[in-house]
Amino acid sequence: MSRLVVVSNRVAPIQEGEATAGGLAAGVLDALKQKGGLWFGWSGEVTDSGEQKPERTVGPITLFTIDLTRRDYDEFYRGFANGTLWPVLHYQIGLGRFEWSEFEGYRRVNDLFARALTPLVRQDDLIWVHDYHLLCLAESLRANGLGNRIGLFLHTPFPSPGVFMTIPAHAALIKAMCAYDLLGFQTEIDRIAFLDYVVRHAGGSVDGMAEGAVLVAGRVVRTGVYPIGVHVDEVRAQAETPVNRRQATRMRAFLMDRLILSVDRLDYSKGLRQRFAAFERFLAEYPAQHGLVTFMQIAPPSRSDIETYQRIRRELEGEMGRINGRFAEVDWVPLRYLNRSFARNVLMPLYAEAQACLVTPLRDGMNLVAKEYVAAQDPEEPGVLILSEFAGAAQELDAALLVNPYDEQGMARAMDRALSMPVEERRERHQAMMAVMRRNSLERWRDRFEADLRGD
Ligand code: ADQ
Repeated sequence: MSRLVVVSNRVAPIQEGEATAGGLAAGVLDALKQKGGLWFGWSGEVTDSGEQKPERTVGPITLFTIDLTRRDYDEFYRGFANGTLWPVLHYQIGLGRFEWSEFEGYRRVNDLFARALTPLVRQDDLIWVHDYHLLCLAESLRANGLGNRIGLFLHTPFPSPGVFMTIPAHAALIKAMCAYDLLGFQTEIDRIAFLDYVVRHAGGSVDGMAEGAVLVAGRVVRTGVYPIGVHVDEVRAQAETPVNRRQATRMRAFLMDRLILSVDRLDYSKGLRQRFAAFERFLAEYPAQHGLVTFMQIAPPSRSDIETYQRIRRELEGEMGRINGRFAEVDWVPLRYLNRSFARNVLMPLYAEAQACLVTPLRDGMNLVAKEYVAAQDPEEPGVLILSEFAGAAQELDAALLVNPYDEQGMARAMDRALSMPVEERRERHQAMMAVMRRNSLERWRDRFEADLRGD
């Protein structure tokens, strides 16, 4: 069977015997651990020369990483990938900026990845590329003469064409994406948005093509939907482990009767500002809940050298102070905001302790926190997931309390409803979500993408 070559912007700093992380890293590691293979990406280091690091092997996995130069980092990572693509892919066009020089930097780093990867690739290797940092990689690899099967899985949303076209380099990006053999999306909404662009604006045709395929510039590009999942049983086991559980119970003892929890990277796409406003609305409209409820927001800073991320951090700190100042009592602080990350053996039992979890991104490719929260619950006494209808996860978890993250009042109502929901209804909703999550597991995500790329 052909070898798997995984390419992602970052290669997780894995060690032998280490517990798996969440999301992309867990999915990729699973795929590689089973059959062995190669994982290629940026080392996470910025150096003068942008050198290739010596290869490392961890079990059956060989890791190859390269450093980036300061200029590459600024133009590719901070600039086009996270300053332009990320906001637009999340429908936040007002927050996007665009510089042609940064787009050229993005292409240059995609070329650099391709140059370093090409000599490592064998003829029948399957190349599985991840995410928005590497939309142009297949085109660069093909320019180096590689004829391998190359697939891309996009972890973020793909927006409707009108939104995507606000990026001045949109046509070049789509042309580059069409050099892949298989494009995987989190939801049908994303896949259709991509096809809509290709058919309307890039001369693509789906007439007479197999399902999901499009003919564009003489090449057949296949598209598919592969919702990423979580290891359901592993999450529950972590939530239940007595030592983990004791720690969470101790944390709970400091809080009030009822805990509403949110866990995110500190990112404007996650809707934190709107969520804080909704909690304030909840406190204003449901005074009977005063003194009984704590809302805990866990949000470690990410991409903190980008201005929009610094701004959201400042805003949230200000809002927390203001809301607590307005409602707190000497023996009750309604909002707790923890600006750091927690290990999974702390997070999973904390999920299990929370009566409700607020997951309200303005847009999200999937959102694994939503799925982890559901998986961590005690099936007899489950908490309630309040989920944004604009998270990819809402396409599967429609038994959650779905909310519009721009509707403060609707979110406040959902919080009240979650805290007073009868146990029968909570169980019913939980069972329905667990059934979907068991079907769409992380294993299935990985196996289906790999099989489709291989052409099984
Ligand atoms: P992210 O935007 O990073 O990922 P998400 O899917 O919510 O978002 O979280 C990924 C992982 O990070 C989860 O396993 C979660 O437990 C962990 N995590 C988040 N906040 C944490 C915290 N405060 N402390 C510790 N761990 C934390 C991108 C896309 C998503 C998509 C994933 C996977 O933006 O839409 O679901 O990739 O495809």
